[in-house]
Amino acid sequence: MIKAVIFDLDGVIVDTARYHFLAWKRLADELGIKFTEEDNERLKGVSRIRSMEILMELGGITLSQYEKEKLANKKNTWFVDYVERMIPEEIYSGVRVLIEKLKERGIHIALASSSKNARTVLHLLHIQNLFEVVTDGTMITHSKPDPEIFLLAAEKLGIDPKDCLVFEDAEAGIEGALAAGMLCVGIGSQEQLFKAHKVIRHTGDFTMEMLDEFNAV
Ligand code: B16
Ligand code: MG
Repeated sequence: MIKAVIFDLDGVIVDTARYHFLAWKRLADELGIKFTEEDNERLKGVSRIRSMEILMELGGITLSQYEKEKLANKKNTWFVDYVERMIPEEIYSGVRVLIEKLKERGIHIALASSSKNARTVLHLLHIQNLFEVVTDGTMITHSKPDPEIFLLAAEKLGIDPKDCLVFEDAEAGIEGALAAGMLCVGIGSQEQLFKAHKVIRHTGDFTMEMLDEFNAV
């Protein structure tokens, strides 16, 4: 029985995944590393420093810890610049209505984002109040695909992980949700997110009939 829904942020609630890509692409260009949207799939959901390491792997370069952190911080400055220009209308269509419908059914709502910027994004979009519990990259030791953030969200809600349904756009996030023993809806392409229990194109496409189907199994 689904008692809680845990939402990822970037790529599920709002298109900040696009801004992460643009900032990484800008850094890759500066470093002379070829970096495509397909490459970017590997960076989704994982921590900032792990993303930097993946970029280095793609470019076949090695850097000192200091250099690595310096470049990751540079990327973050650009990301924050993009995010600060965001407006509340950038929240994906149907998301607010979906959360309201879930709440009407007595379902608890949490956020589980790997991003250390998650609270800033929620604040800028004026959507902090949609979530009963917010867990983010500042509260965990191991980033997705580790289940830590999902287990923390469930613990804070006081709900058994098996009664939680996660919405995720990243392969790493889906793996984390499954490792936490939760059900998972993938947001994006079936081909990419086939490990999820169900895949839909947009968060707002989720219906209460789909919720009933999860409860029926
Ligand atoms: P930051 P999510 C993740 O957020 C992003 O998908 C991922 O691309 C990013 O590297 C990670 O947050 C860390 O973000 O650099 O802002 O701390 O999808 O889990 O909401
Ligand atoms: Mg995401």
